[in-house]
Amino acid sequence: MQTLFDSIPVLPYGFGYFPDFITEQEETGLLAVIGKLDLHPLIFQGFEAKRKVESYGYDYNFDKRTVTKGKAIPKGLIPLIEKVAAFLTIPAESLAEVLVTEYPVGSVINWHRDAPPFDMIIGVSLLSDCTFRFRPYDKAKQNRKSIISFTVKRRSVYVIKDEARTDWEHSISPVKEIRISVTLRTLR
Ligand SMILES: O=C(O)CCC(=O)C(=O)O
Repeated sequence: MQTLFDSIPVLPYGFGYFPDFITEQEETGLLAVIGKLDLHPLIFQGFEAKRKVESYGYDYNFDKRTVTKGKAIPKGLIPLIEKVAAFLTIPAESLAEVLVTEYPVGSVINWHRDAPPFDMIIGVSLLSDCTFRFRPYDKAKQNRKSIISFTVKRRSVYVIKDEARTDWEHSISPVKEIRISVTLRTLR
């Protein structure tokens, strides 16, 4: 017999999810700040993805696989960084890379593990919910049943570390409404 318990996804060790991390007022303020940023289409391995991005603090070059000092972090994002740092009890300066992403309707982020120079990944979701998915990184363990799919709500924060970072890939299914995310990463 299928019980309610069976429908609760068992998430990878090292993944933390916290709904209502920011208030509606904070979300409105962040969207105003992000609305003034100069996001550009992501070019990945020569192809233009639908989503628009800009990174601050550090820049990861997908072709050279290197990380270099990047643009200054916009002042308007500092309160969010400080809030995340206080929540995780880590220094705000350790959240060295800030990536702002805008997902137009229908856009995705494909299966990936984040780039090796980064360690902990923290994602704050704005404007709409999305379907977030994990699957094992090991191809031999990948099958339809090994995909864990669940909703990440707007105004929530998630943290990816430990096994969720090393042994699992993540992706986001096509978004139904425009979604904005602020991804914060620590350096190894
Ligand atoms: O938008 C998100 O929450 C996911 C971002 C992500 O996985 C990435 O930029 O590597």
